[in-house]
Amino acid sequence: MRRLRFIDSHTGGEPTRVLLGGVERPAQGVESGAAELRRRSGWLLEAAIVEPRGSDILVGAVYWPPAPGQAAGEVVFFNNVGLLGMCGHGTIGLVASLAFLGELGSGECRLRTPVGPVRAQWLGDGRVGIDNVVAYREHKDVALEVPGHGRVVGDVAWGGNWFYLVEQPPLALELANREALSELAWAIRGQLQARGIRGRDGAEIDHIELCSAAGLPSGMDSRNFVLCPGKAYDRSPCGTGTSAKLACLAADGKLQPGSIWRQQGITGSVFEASYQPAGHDAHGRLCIRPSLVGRAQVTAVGELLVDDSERAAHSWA
Ligand code: PYC
Repeated sequence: MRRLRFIDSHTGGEPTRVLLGGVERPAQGVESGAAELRRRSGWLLEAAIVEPRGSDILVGAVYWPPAPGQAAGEVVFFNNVGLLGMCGHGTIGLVASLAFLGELGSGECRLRTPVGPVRAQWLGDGRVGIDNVVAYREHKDVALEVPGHGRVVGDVAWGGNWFYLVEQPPLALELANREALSELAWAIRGQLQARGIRGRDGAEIDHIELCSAAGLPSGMDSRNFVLCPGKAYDRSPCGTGTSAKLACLAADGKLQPGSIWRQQGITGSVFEASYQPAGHDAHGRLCIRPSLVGRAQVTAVGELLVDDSERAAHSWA
């Protein structure tokens, strides 16, 4: 029987379960160790977050504290269908969890993720600031014919995961519409696949972000609805999705460096975001370094018990 120490939190309604032990660290580090982690421990990660121990909306994080002499810990985020690149709400949840456990020292937290280094800062009272990986827009105004919904136009952008972002979708961004919004986003994803539209280096665009400024409470700049790869919608404004949004705004000259962008998610929770320019990449794309502030609350600590005989029941390893 394996014992996995865990701590649960939610960031603006979106849950994170951090595994604090019991999962082998990839020998070559998280940047190139994803395949090894999936092969050796994928079944265990899956067992830790899907039913009956979790649910489809839970995002997991396996965290290894800094090795002796190192400043940065390592983290890999995952969901009900596999590993993620980065996760903004999950990083906020992780840092709030480490603060709760008294394992954060000065309050600054440096992390290595599979897609690059991230810095985070505990701000007190559940609030966490993050400097995310570099974000950029890859394609502008990609039009799709979506069966049952007609023409939609969106941008493809990287914010730590790949996003297709639609401004003014054909459905109102209201929580009451969440099932219809999920079906719309799923149909959009299907069209991206059918048309062979992908991110850089052939990466699958597996997050769909619908954005609108209609009917916002005062002080907000935008509301979004984000559908994640396993068909769960993000209850928070999605940290990597907000980063991708900033990359599009920056590329269009609609948001200046350092200006605050208040991104509301579909359940009403908010991330405050801004960016600093980070030059241009080899493809000539404007790159930015997004920063986010959000709030997380710890909800449980405990130990999961997983029997090795369950290995065969889990598939995505
Ligand atoms: O906050 O970046 C995020 C995120 C990705 C998937 C779910 N949440």
